[in-house]
Parts: sequence; C-alpha cells; structure tokens
Amino acid sequence: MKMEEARNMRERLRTIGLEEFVRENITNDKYSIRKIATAFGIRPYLPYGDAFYYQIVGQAMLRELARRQKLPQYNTIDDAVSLLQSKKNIMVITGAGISTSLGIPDFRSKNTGFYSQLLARGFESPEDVFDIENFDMDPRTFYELAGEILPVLDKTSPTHAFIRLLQDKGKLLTNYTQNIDNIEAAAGIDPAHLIQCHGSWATATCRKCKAQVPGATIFSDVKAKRVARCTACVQRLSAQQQQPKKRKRAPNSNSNSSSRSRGKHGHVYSDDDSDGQYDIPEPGVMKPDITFFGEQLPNTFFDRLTDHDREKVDLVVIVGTSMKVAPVSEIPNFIPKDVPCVYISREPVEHINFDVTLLGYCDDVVSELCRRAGWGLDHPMALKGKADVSRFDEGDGSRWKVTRPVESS
Ligand code: CNA
Repeated sequence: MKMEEARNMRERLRTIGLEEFVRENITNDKYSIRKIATAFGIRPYLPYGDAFYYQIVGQAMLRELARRQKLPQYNTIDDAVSLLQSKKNIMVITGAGISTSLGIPDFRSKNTGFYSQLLARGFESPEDVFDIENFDMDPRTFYELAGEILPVLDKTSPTHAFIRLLQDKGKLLTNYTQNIDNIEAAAGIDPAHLIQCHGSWATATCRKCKAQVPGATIFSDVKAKRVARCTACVQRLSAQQQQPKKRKRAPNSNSNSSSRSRGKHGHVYSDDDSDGQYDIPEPGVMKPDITFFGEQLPNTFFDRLTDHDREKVDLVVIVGTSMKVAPVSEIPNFIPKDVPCVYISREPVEHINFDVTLLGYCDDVVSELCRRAGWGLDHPMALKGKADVSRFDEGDGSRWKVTRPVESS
C-alpha cells in the first residue's frame, strides 16, 4: 500500500471509529486483511495464517486510536522557542543521545552505538547483555562489556545544562531520563524533578543479600572486566568460617555429634574432606542498579507520571532518544492530546507523531533554541553564534535540520 493511501486509511479509522471501520473495510471484504495490515506497518508476507493477521491488525488499530496526533498549529523552530518561553511545566524526556558528546556511546546509533559494536563482535542479540535472567545465569558477559558504557563522573553536556536552565527558570516539571550515567546529578538537576526511569550506576546491589553500596565501589571491577562480588557477603562468610566447625558425620557413624551446620543462605558447610566433597558458599554478585530487560521500572516512574505530571504538564521536550523502549516510549501517547511535543535528535522517528522535530546534534539544537529565546546557555561546549536551520526533506514540513555552520564545526 502506498504511503499516502496508508495514511488515509489510518485517518479514516480515527474519523469513523473502530466498529465502522471494520464494517466498511474488513467485514465486507473491501480489502484483504494482509493489505490492511500494511497500512499499520505490518509486513503482509509473514509465515502465519489470516487468523494471526486479524489478531495483530486488531491490536494495531487499537494502538493507532491511542496514538497522539500532531497539533497543526506548531511547526517551526520558532514555534518551539515560543513554547519554551511561554510554558511553565515542561516535561523533558531524555536518552543516551544527550551524553554521546561526552564520549559515552548510545545503544542504537548505526556504527557508533553500543549495539552495533556488539553485533560486530558476534553478539547476535545485544539486548541479551542487559537481560536479568542472563545476568543471573552468568554475569561475566555483562562485566566483560560494561566498562565501555561506564559513566564519566564530573562532566556534563550542553543539553544537561539546558535542562538545568529550565529548572533554574522554574519551568522544569520533571526530567524523565532513560540514562543510567547519573550525569543529571553533576548537572545539578534537583532529584525532586528527576526520574531515572532505568535506574543508574549511582548505586549497586548484591543479588544475594541485597546489600547496597555506592556505584563507584564496583567501578574498579567493571574496568578490570571482573565480576564484582559483595563485600558484605564476603565479610559474613569469613566470620562464619572462623566459627568452630563441627565434623561431618561419617556414613553409618553412631556419633551423636551433629555433623553439619546450615548457613544462613542454605549452604552446607563441612570441614570433613573424607569424601573430598566441599560445598563452598560464594559471596553474591553485585549488579549496578540499572533496570535490566525483565526488571520492573521503579514505582516512582509510574506514580509521578500518573498522579502528578499528567495533570500538570504543558509541554513535552524529548531529546536524544530513539523512543524504542517501553514504557517511556508510551509517555507521549499517555499525556493529554493537546499538550505540544517537540522532538530533538539526530534521526527522525516514525512511530510517534511530534509537533516540531529538530534534527541535529542536540547540544547544537538546544544552543540555538536558547539563542533564539534570548537565554544564555552557560556551557563551554555550547554552540557560540547561530546554527543553520533548514527544512528536512521528508515529512510534513514540521521537521528541521539544525547544523553548526561550517566555520564553527
Ligand atoms: P538509543 O536507542 O541508543 O537512542 C539514542 C538516540 O539518540 C538515537 O536516536 C540517536 O540518533 C540519538 N543521538 C545520539 N547522539 C546524539 C546527539 N549527539 N544529538 C542528538 N541525538 C543523538 O538510546 P535510548 O536512550 O533511546 O534508549 C534507552 C536505553 C539506552 C536506556 O535503557 C539506557 O539505559 C540506555 N543507555 C544509556 C546510556 C547513558 O546512560 N548514557 C548509554 C547507552 C545506553
């Protein structure tokens, strides 16, 4: 199906509603279900029967009905500037792209992203490195690689400074960061206005005894590609080992002495090596408190979004994220449909409708926004002077390329 036809079909669904749309296009066989599937971005030749297609097209139609629609009155970079100037409760959603200028790779950028590097090294499914079941089965893969996304501790980017500026102007409602680098702390973002949706390296917790330590405690292990062990467990185990141990009962022995003691975590200790068998208890593995795939997001995320921000937000600014990871990717669809949404990133995304899209290095884009707003962005890496702004070829005219003029790049 051609793009134009697909767009019309989706619009028709929104205009007449699900029931009427199904009657008009599906029940009366106007289109085959596979053809309709293509209007919702589903490939028509998957190796499944029509029953499967009816099911996923149904889900896709429901999603389409829940999707935010572009607000026609906002289109240009100056519209974005006016919104920044006039709005008072700005939600900023950030991703790995705001830290790449500090040398921390993002995940999904082609060639430079961490996932491309993993693919090039033969990892078929890079996301598995951050899967909690895999980590618990064997943490070595994570520790082998984690040093490459270890945060810098004392640097911030101009985009972090921009978020701080919004805070200083009393406009920052909440910064929902998907980043785990905790650079928001160095930028002075008030924890009361910050949700670290995927946790952070700021702390680490033992998978066994749940002891929590500052994240920096495990950095030397991460840098050395060594699995970090829990020092609390180590201390407890060594204290237990120093206690007098009882001999293991020999098979068929009549001795009354108790032969085994069971440790706190169910490990069985014995100093009897008569059968050459030891069951050596191990200290737990430390995991940085970043949310792995398969783990719940912190409750603060859902609480703040639903009980506080949804009512208050008057502008959403999304920066440096591919918006591929749920539930953060669902935020634009969740907030009221009349709240404008500005997207700043290097590449456009097609699965969410924004009002203004500003494509370029986010540090340059925010510098230009501040320049046009008459706000000083105090950061040594901020763009000094004007950026070039030109219309991006694809899309509906609300997408703009923002680039450094050649002499200042
Ligand atoms: P992603 O999927 O890798 O997307 C990053 C996006 O930023 C892409 O669309 C890039 O085009 C864009 N981008 C990269 N550099 C720039 C730049 N300088 N200016 C403008 N845009 C840029 O990462 P997401 O954040 O969307 O995905 C969420 C994951 C990434 C979370 O679970 C994080 O924990 C995880 N992550 C975090 C960090 C970090 O904390 N710094 C680093 C790597 C990955």
